[in-house]
Amino acid sequence: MTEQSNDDKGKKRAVLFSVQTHGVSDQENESSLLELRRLVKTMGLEVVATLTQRRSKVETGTILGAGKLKELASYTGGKGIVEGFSRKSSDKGRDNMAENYPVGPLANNNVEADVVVYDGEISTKQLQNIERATGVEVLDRTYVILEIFNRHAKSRESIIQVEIAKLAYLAPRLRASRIGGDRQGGGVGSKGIGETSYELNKRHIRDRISELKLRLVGIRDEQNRRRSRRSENFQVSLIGYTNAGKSSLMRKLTGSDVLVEDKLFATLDTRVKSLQPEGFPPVLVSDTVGFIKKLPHDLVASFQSTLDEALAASLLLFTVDVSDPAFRSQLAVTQSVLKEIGGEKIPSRLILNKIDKLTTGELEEITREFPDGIFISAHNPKGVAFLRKKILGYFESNMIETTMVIPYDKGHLLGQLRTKASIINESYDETGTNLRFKTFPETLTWLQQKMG
Ligand SMILES: Nc1nc2c(ncn2[C@@H]2O[C@H](COP(=O)(O)OP(=O)(O)O)[C@@H](O)[C@H]2O)c(=O)[nH]1
Ligand SMILES: [Mg+2]
Repeated sequence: MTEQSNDDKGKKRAVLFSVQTHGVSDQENESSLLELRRLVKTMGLEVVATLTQRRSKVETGTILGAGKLKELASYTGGKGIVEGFSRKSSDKGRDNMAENYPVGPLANNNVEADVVVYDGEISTKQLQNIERATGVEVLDRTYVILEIFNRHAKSRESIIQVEIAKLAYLAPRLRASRIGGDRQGGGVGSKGIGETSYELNKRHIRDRISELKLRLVGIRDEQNRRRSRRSENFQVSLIGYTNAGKSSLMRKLTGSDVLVEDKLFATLDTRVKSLQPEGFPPVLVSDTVGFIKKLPHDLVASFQSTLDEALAASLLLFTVDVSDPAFRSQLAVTQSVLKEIGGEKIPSRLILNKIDKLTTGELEEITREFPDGIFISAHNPKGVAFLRKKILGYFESNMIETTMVIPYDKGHLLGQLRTKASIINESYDETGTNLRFKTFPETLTWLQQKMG
């Protein structure tokens, strides 16, 4: 698959590769690569090509067989061979099998990639060898996921959890990378690092991990504080598997389609934005990192802690891709993880997205199964408007509708009230401003006190 758009100019270019071993279906391999592709894009790289090798097993030293390794290197300008590396005789000859099995049409190789990304976990040895063969930085699935968690980590706890996972991942690979030094944070383990400093760094990492774990214990009560803040927050949080359409919905709901690009380098948090057009109350929408199918076990804790920002929301929007045959089990996993991190009491709504991909019959059937679900397509403005109404409706259901006359000598209250209520009707007579409005009980109490 080759593609290049204007948006991608100046981005690092990546080639993805996978090994499809026996027992892994074409569909599994493709959906895994598709997910990796999205993760890599989320990381800010442009994906220029994808290649898959079918073999009975992953090659011990180089993941790919010799032929496929050359093909990979043809994208990066590398030699495609690992000098001084001899393959085990038992591995020989295997890669002739379906050597050119592509996922999508193969590129014509006039693209120069800066990074190769393996859809799996790479050992230190494999990393070194593939770097030698391709001459570029080599990443694996775990690293990409860690990078994304890193960006999504917001609470102190999640930042620490992600750092622990990152250190644990990097420690054994310290000496391995000779090219991608910058990804190891502050140049740790970069080019030409010696044995002594390697040992030093290893100890350094161990100490740092212990320190971080201690800090984790100290900040658990932060969660409680966050939950108490929730009542003042008109915030909804989109959660669900990656690819469900959370970010699309977020963009459509908040009109941040254009803004996202503009603010890429701003320090502003791009994952929390206000619902547009603004209504009352002013609702914030937040996106979450999203569940990942092949989440490596070591990353579970850091994943869950990036989710705890969702716990600050007053309403959760469980989002599923209704056209994915696995959506029911994905929903169950999402709900049970949320329960584990203490979010089961937060009110929620189920959004069944991508109905445009269903037949009328399928849609009818699923509607019967989830009578309370919100069925929409993020690609359909009507659907998005419907969801917005549902969100505002949730907050409105806690509001009271009332009428009141604000005397002209209390006119200063009017301005304040406008920010705290949804005004339905407004008229004037000799007694003052006659208002019909909807607001929260607390605001009504506040107003009654001010009126004396
Ligand atoms: N057909 C269709 N595709 C959608 C819909 N919503 C999102 N998508 C596509 O699904 C893919 C994943 O969307 P994204 O918002 O990034 O999902 P996220 O991982 O949950 O944030 C993108 O290619 C979207 O264009 C929808 O309602 N219908
Ligand atoms: Mg997303």
